[in-house]
Amino acid sequence: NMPSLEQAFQQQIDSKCKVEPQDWMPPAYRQSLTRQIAQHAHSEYVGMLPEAAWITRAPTLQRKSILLAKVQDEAGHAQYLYAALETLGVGREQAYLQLLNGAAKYLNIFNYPAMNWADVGMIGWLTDGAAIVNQVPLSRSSYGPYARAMIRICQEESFHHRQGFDLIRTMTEGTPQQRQMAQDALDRWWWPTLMVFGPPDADSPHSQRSMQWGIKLFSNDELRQKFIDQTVPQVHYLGLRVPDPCLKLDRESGHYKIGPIDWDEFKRSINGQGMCNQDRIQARNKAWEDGSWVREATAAYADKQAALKTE
Ligand code: BYC
Repeated sequence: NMPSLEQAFQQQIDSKCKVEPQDWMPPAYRQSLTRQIAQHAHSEYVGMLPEAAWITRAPTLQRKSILLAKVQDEAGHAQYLYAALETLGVGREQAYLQLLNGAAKYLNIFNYPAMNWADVGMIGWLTDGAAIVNQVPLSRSSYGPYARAMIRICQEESFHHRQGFDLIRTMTEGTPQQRQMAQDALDRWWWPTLMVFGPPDADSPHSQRSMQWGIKLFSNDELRQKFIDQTVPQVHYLGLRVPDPCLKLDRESGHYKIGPIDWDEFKRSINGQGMCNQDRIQARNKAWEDGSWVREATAAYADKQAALKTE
């Protein structure tokens, strides 16, 4: 009995043999992967905006150069991911236009404003911390080009995470006002960061299939718990307070239990009604329009080179 194409594909996944662009794949696998990689690429690209707003206002030259390097890394991550998307037959421009017209999703967390310098630290410590917990397993994802892109991205994210922690540690060791700024920022970023991992498993329509296909290796709730268990001790070490009156350590399981997450807020922020959704899309549209002369010039140059070759 010959296995069907679907069965053979599942065997390939189960034996941890990577799927490569030229391999046969079920249309739904291609579709789900395309969706996730596109959202991931857009997240990196939109994710540059909240921190980029602070490059000119960084408190020291050293912090400024760190931030410049970090924001530039995020652009690079978007490029690796758009390149991975191209291996699935989706052009960069095609994917990007969906972001510009508001049809595509990107991570909820980038619809919050970075209002002061402590927020820049929170993005590094919490958002990049969450990104590492989520992306390290993705470097074992079943699709080769996606998994390989994750390896380099994770190395850079760990630098981002540490610089964020170091920024907040410096503030907590500063004046009482600086300590208070760090606490305020933690109060604002804690819950949206927990939402980064996606809806609870019971309300996550894509999880089951994505896990069966090895696109995702762990469920949303598993990764959220891992992040909480790893981050709460860091909050305590810094002498800060987690803004959750229900938080407690369950000695039996060794896991921290948290209070309820406001999933209505999550839905608003991913469906266009978050604090900064309009600003983010406008900023990206403006960059696209401002850069049109560069695209025209590079296309004209490429045409000229091609014409020279055929002469
Ligand atoms: N935000 O069935 P589910 C970075 C959507 S950037 C918005 O659980 P899935 C950084 C989900 O898309 C790193 N939407 O989905 C950059 C789906 O909607 P559709 C970015 C969310 O795919 C700059 C629906 O809810 N990392 O670190 O199985 C500066 C149902 O969800 C969110 C990634 O993108 C969310 N948080 O699981 C600093 C990670 N969560 O498509 C830092 C890659 C869910 O049905 N992505 N939705 O309309 C993943 O790992 C998975 O796609 C998710 C969601 C865990 C996010």
